[in-house]
Amino acid sequence: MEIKELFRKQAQSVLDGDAKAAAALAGDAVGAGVDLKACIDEGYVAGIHEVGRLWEEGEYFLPDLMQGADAMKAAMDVIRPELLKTGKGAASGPKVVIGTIEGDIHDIGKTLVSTFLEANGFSVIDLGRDVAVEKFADTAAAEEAKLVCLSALLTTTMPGHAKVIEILKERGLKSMVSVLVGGAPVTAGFADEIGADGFAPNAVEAVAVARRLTGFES
Ligand code: B1M
Repeated sequence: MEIKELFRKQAQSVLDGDAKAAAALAGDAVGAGVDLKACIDEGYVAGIHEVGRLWEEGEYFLPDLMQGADAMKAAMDVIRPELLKTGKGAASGPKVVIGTIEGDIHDIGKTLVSTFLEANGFSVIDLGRDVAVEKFADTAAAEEAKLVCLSALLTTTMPGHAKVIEILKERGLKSMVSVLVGGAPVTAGFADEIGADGFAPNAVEAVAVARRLTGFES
């Protein structure tokens, strides 16, 4: 199958909410040695963005959004172990605590960032989604993490990022740990405004910023 056709089918599987097809196409890509980052960006992410657009336009409803997300996750379940295998080896780098902020159950982008960090040698503690703001500080302190990574997909949950930074400051932890923020509505300006140490618009750049903030070169 031609590469563009593969990407198109991957995007379509997410649009159709067809988890079986999404996983099978991910398996095809792995088997054919196709660049998996390209599959994510040009295939599956393109599909989920289109799902979001159709939902915004009232053509798709919440169940369509959920099925699209399930298809995306099914593909990621196939791709994730491969990315980790082809990554930079054992995760022996700085400890990173990551999660989606309280009130927010979107976790596809966060999980991509988490996977890319792990594949690049960081020791990732993934707290999941809808994570209480205090838990980031608790875990960072208990694990002596070097970096806290916060993801938000809703404008209403973005203020949670600022809360985590406040809590880290209150507990005297801010000088020991850097904070990296991201997620679709988050911008570099917002990151500056709340005193975050870094912002990244996608998973690949998140790795570059994490390296800069921790001084880690894998
Ligand atoms: Co929701 N949703 N959703 N949703 N959803 C959005 C975010 C929305 C923009 C859709 C829209 O209106 N067009 C809208 C938010 C509007 C706003 O806040 N202004 C929205 C809404 C409103 C909602 C609900 C409120 C709907 C409802 O119930 N009425 C509800 C919220 C529930 C809650 O959280 N409390 C809801 C629910 C859901 C589903 C559960 C159905 C599902 C999520 C499933 C899941 O994640 N497990 C879902 C989905 C799938 C979406 C869209 C369509 C896609 C999100 C996604 O996965 N993108 C989304 C529309 C859109 O974004 N176009 C939408 C793909 C992913 C790879 O990208 O997450 O942006 P993203 O991550 C990127 C970068 O942002 C970055 O790197 C990633 C990879 O490159 N990044 C970081 C992310 N985190 C980072 C952290 C970093 C650095 C970079 O450093 C730490």
